[in-house]
Parts: sequence; C-alpha cells; structure tokens
Amino acid sequence: MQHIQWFPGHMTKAMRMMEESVKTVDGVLVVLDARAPAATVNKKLNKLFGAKPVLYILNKADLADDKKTDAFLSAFAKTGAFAVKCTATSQGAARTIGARVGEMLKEKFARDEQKGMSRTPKLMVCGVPNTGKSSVINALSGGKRAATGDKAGVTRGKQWIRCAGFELLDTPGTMPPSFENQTLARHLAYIGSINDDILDMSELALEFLREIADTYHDFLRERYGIEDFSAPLVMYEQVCRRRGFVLRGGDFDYERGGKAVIDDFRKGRLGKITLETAADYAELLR
Ligand SMILES: Nc1nc2c(ncn2[C@@H]2O[C@H](COP(=O)(O)OP(=O)(O)O)[C@@H](O)[C@H]2O)c(=O)[nH]1
Ligand SMILES: [Mg+2]
Repeated sequence: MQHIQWFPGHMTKAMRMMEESVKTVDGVLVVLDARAPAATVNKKLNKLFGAKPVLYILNKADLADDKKTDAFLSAFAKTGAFAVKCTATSQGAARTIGARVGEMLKEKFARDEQKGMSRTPKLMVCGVPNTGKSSVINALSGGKRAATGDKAGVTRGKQWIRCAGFELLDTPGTMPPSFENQTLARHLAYIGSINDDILDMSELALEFLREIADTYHDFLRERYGIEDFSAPLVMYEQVCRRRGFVLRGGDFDYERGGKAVIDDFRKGRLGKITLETAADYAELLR
C-alpha cells in the first residue's frame, strides 16, 4: 500500500504568514470538507490560533452524507467548539456562516460594548488545500472581494474585505494536513487535498472501493452495475468493464478506471458520501 507523505514547498511560508496574520484577527474560520472532517481538521494547528475563537465550517455539505454531517456537528458542539455546515458555492452560504460567526463573537461584542468600544471584528479563513477557503471568502464577500483598505500599523498591508458584521482577511491560510493516520491521509487524497501527481490513482481507487463498499454499495451498484462486492479488485474490474476501460489485448485499463472512480467521487456523481463517522474520530475533534 502506498504511504502518503506530502509537504508542499510553499507550506512553510504559508504557515508563517498565518502565524503572523492570526495576531491581527478576533477569530478564525477553519474550512473543513464535510466528506472528511477528521482528515481535514488537523487540530494540532490550533496551537497557532492561541485563544482566538474558531468556527469549523463543514463545507461541501452538498456532497456529503447529511446524517454523518449532523453527527459531526454534534460532536464538535460537545467539545464546546463552534461548527456549521454549508455549501459555499450555493445561495445562502453567507447567511448560514454569518449567523454562526455572530454567535461565536457574541461575547466579544458584549465585552466591547461594556468598554464603550465598537470596532468591526476581523477574521481569517484557514484550511487544508481544496476544502473551499476561496469559495467561502467569495460567498461571505458577495463575490466582490473588495478590499476595505490598508490600516497602517495594525494590519501591515493586509487587505480586508467588508462582510456583514465583520471583516475578512482576503487571503486564506493554507494549512498542511496531517499524515499521521494513513487512513485519513487517503481521505485527503480522495477529496483532492493532495497533489494527484504524487499519487497512484489505481491503488487509491482500489482503497476507495474497499472503504465505501460496505456503507455505500447501493451507489456502486447504481453507477457501475457492481453486483459482486467480494473484493476491491473484483469491484474495480466491474467498473472498468462497465465503462469500457479495456486495453487492446483485453486487459483492463486500471489507470483510467482509477481516475474515473476518484473523479466520480470528487464530483459527487456516486452520491452523497462521507468517508468518516464522528464516533470513530471523536478523539481527533477534541
Ligand atoms: N460541490 C461543492 N463544491 C465546492 C464547494 N465549495 C467549494 N467547492 C469547489 O471546490 C473546489 C476548491 O474550492 P476553493 O474555494 O478553490 O478551495 P481552496 O483551495 O480551499 O481555496 C472548487 O472547484 C470549488 O468550486 C461546495 O460547498 N460544494
Ligand atoms: Mg483557494
């Protein structure tokens, strides 16, 4: 089985920038992929946020298994964290996220008011690659991405976008994912958070089929006509046969088959699939 380990060159710089930026904000929005909240959460990085409040945004809810998303929301609530589910690319995302941001910052607003202060709170958006950080920023800013201008001394050249009730740093922080748990590392690969160039897609597809066969066999039956779920390779070959991925000479074209399976999952063409359960990963959310 391939061992996934990846740390893009630009990540160290991105981390340093985030460490710097977080000092200037009142809270952090961490964008997770609702299909893989445990893989995308990397709680170790919360050290970086210090005491700043964090809102976990379970994005791409349109692609995820609703019941499991709700279970993750409850699990986050149990730890005392703020969390919300959304589809950043759909109407209504700004309102949904905005309402939770208001709740997260309520105490701060109250404290400020007591002190007779009123300053628009500032937030930054973070997350591992491809979870939808830019889409969240676009949703919250109404796509305008209008910078509200430099505030010398305080923001040192950072651009802020005015949103309803708060301002947003216009550049999201890219967080390196954790590869400690290889099951979760594979989830990152399935959802496209790892550069595909370093991945063996056939092997990945095989693992993917192995993982989802139990819970989501109906989706596999529907899309690929799979009837025999006895082994991942058997399923894989049924995919290739159904899609006509056969090489001259009669061998299956595993390369194309693998890419097709992973792409179908990424685009939601298999159905609403979540790779993890809150119960299995409650420990990681703490
Ligand atoms: N289906 C779906 N796609 C989304 C959603 N949010 C973002 N995307 C897509 O996911 C991809 C990555 O989004 P992007 O905002 O660039 O992610 P970033 O790398 O975290 O900034 C893009 O193709 C988006 O259109 C969502 O809620 N649902
Ligand atoms: Mg982006």
